[in-house]
Amino acid sequence: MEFVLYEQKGAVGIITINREKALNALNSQVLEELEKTFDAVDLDNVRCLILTGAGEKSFVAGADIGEMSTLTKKEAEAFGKKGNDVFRKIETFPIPVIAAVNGFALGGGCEISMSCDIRICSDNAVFGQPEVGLGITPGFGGTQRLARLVSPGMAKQLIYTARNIKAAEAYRIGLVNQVVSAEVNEAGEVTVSAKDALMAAAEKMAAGIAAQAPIAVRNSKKAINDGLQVDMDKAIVIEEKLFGDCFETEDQQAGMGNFLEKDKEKKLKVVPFKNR
Ligand code: DAK
Repeated sequence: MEFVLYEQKGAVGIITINREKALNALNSQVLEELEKTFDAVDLDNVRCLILTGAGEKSFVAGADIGEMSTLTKKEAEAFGKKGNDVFRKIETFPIPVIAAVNGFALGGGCEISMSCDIRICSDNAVFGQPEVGLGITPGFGGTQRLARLVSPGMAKQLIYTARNIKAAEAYRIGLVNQVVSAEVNEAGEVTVSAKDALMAAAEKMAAGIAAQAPIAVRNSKKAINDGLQVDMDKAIVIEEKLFGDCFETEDQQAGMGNFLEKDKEKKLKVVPFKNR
């Protein structure tokens, strides 16, 4: 693929949007390649994904403004659908997806990060929904996901003012879970770049998720996602079913067995998902 890279490290898959010259802006080809990459993930063996952008400067600087500028209403709708289909695929992907946000996450970049389960960012990250300044509304779910993730009032302020915010503010309002800085030695020299430190933190988090029981992790994701769409009475029923679904599995028996046998390591065997 030209614009998307995929690498598997043990049970963790890393997807990199690789269009650095355009700050990894999302054009139709990037969206198509992303969709194909997600479709090809080996779900029997991969337990967590990381989504990032190539380079140090930008995660994704938005949808491709050049490509969008000449769209007709009909083409814009088709472009919007393509994006929304990919973003929904990420959001409902069976395993967790961590966005490792290295630099700009603007417009569609902020939106794709919000389709992921968890966001961590480097301290040079910049988030924003600048669309109203371009004469459009956010179109890849930004009005919906930002309001749900932070608060309706904060989402409205950010969207109406088209103001960009830095990593520290994104952390303060709960848009990101963690901010990672470059490592510096006593002489003030950078020993680990912010991007490398970010990827190390993302891989550590992903490995921590991958070490848990995979059915339980998948079911937890589904319970949270599906439960948030309905009222509490219905949400609790969703949880009950997914909780019940964990029983009689090798994961549940090994997980509880380890505790009862006082196995301090409590390690679950790495068994391909299809065999569990
Ligand atoms: N699209 C296309 N190219 C982009 C780009 C973008 N979003 N962002 C940056 N680039 C390109 C620049 O044109 C430049 O290309 P060359 O001139 O070198 O060929 C290269 O990346 C480097 O950018 P700059 O020279 O501008 O770099 P700076 O460091 O000076 O500035 C910046 C970095 C991120 C502040 C700046 O590039 C910038 O403001 N970029 C645009 C950010 C933005 O407004 N993003 C939001 C786009 S709106 C829809 C669904 C969704 C959407 C729309 C419709 N439908 C339902 C139909 C989504 C909309 C958006 O995402």
